[in-house]
Amino acid sequence: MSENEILGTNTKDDESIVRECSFPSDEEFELVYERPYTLTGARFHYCPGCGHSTVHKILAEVVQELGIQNKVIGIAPVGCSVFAYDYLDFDMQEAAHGRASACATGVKRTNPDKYVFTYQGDGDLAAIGTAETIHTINRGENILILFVNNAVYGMTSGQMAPTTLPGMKTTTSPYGRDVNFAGFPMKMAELVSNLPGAFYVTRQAVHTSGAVRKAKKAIMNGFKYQELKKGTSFVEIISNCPSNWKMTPLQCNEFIETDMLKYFPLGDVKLPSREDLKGLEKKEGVVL
Ligand SMILES: Cc1ncc(C[n+]2csc(CCOP(=O)(O)OP(=O)(O)O)c2C)c(N)n1
Ligand code: SF4
Ligand SMILES: [Mg+2]
Repeated sequence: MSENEILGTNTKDDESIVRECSFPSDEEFELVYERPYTLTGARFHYCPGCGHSTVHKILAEVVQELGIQNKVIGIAPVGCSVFAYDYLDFDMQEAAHGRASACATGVKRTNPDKYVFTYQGDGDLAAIGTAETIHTINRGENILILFVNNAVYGMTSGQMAPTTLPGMKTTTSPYGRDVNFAGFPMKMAELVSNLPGAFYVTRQAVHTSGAVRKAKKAIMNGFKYQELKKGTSFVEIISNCPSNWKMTPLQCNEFIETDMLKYFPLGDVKLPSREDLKGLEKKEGVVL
């Protein structure tokens, strides 16, 4: 036995095999995907299949594609996405549970040239933060509110949220949400669209690749519209919580299709008019 064989390293024969398997050169590869540089590289702590990961990714891609990494300030919530500032490589501030839009108001008013957004779950935005949400949008604060609706309090182990579906089982509604007792799920997009300060309101999802593309475009719109200084953009994203829904990620995708979207239909709820959008600076490669 040669020394190479004993050590388990390549023998002469192995090397000739490798030479025979000719790999394509760099020029022959077409680059189809690259990790956005607007993500820090820190490993996400999210459960496998959780929609927060996808939303983080498309948010980072939008910031990169708009070329605004140094002009963005985000407000992180309390909830599973509490560590968003560890993953997104741009300025972030933490807010107390539910207070993100109040924080964003102060940040935007003192930094009017920055692109300001909040990232909030349904417990954060539609329960403890309902007052802040409604007043922020009613004032027409010139920010983007990114609302990730997974129908439960994910971080605290899956309690019923304001957006939990009728009949849906959670840790605090083990027999299913009883609307006679707990009321009906809040349709936040429809609700806030009635406020005069709401400029753009849409509901998207991240359970299919097509839905992800649309959600990304909506986030892009929400940032670009800030240049017009005409009011609040509200982008709701229907997401999942495999751990607390007690489903596999694939089952979650089906549940979103069969149940969530029946109650929370996707699409634009309030759109700016053509007149409203006049003067919006077009940017190459950016779809508006
Ligand atoms: C003032 C305050 N009240 C309650 C809590 C406990 N708490 C932490 S996260 C959370 C709910 C998070 O749910 P959601 O906003 O839907 O985010 P998700 O984890 O589902 O993404 C609650 C009630 C807290 N941290 N602070
Ligand atoms: S508990 Fe739910 S929302 Fe939180 S990271 Fe896990 S799957 Fe996502
Ligand atoms: Mg939630």
